[in-house]
Amino acid sequence: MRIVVLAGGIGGARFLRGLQQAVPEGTDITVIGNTGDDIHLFGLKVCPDLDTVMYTLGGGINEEQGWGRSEESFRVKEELAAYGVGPEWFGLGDRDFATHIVRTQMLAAGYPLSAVTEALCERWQPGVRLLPMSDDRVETHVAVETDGERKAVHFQEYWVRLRASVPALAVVPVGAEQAKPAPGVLEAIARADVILFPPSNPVVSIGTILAVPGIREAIADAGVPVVGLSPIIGDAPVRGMADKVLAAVGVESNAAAVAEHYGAGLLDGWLVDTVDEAAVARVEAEGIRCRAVPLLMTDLDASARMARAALELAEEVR
Ligand code: GDP
Ligand code: FO1
Ligand code: CA
Repeated sequence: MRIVVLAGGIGGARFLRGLQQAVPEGTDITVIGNTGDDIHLFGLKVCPDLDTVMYTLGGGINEEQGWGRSEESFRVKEELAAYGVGPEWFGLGDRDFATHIVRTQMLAAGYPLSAVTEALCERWQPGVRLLPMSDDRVETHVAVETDGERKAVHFQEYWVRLRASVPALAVVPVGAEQAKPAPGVLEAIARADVILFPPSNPVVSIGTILAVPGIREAIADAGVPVVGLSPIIGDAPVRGMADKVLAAVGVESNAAAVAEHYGAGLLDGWLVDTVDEAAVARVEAEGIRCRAVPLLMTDLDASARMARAALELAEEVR
């Protein structure tokens, strides 16, 4: 069976670990990763969501944080601060720097991001094919109003420096309209037997991937089950700022509203947590098959159960 998964960072990566445990060894899993979080720092290109998937599935992730490398040190960060070279609010560790140096070096040599990602995965062996959504530059910016002035900040500044403490007035994937799906993305979608939307951020992770022209259409036209899992449980995100960016696009922070946001044109099935049982009828009324199952990824077995539930729902709607 060929599975295609659209993924952001922490939520997507943890779901993918469960999916790998839930399916037979050697099942073909292609991950289309979000690159809208990418940020250029100290002359280096940092790809947080691609790295989170690669490190998590490759065994190099800082488990408590969900991002960055394990057994990190911050000597380079300290030295940069000593030179007064910012920003200091984005915590890049010494081990992590190596990834960004290799990536930036290969990009400078003319390799596209997809080839660079493949090369980095040679080391990490994540057990999935990890494709960036596009080789073209797309960066998510957030419109905010602070000190009485409206301005756009990079998504990472909104999330990490501002801690999403001010409302997001708009979320803009800059460059998305001109971006093309990376090599292999449309082919993977066309060959898929099932397409999954893990409990990733619907706006700045999955929404950004769907904003690349051609990807949403390819998924809608794939003619195979598309099943998603809600990142919202009991009207709140399990972690992070999904409620803030959902509000920016006019979507309530609840499990049914997210399914409606994706729409029946895209989703065939939707899993909500058992606390959101009441949402099932509302989602089904949208023409999207809906089940309530435990959706907290408390450990690998819980994630695997969720993945199995998603695959079972896919067979129900096939
Ligand atoms: P990010 O790029 O690091 O923010 O990661 P993703 O976009 O892939 O996933 C972030 C989303 O994962 C957040 O909106 C969380 O609500 C969701 N999430 C994290 N842990 C869980 C969990 O255990 N269960 C569910 N259902 N969602 C989760
Ligand atoms: N998230 C933070 O909250 N604080 C950080 O200092 C931080 C550093 C960082 C460095 C590399 C990387 O790949 C991810 C990093 N993240 C950090 C997570 C990053 O903000 C992700 O984009 C979020 O998980 C949301 O997508
Ligand atoms: Ca992300």
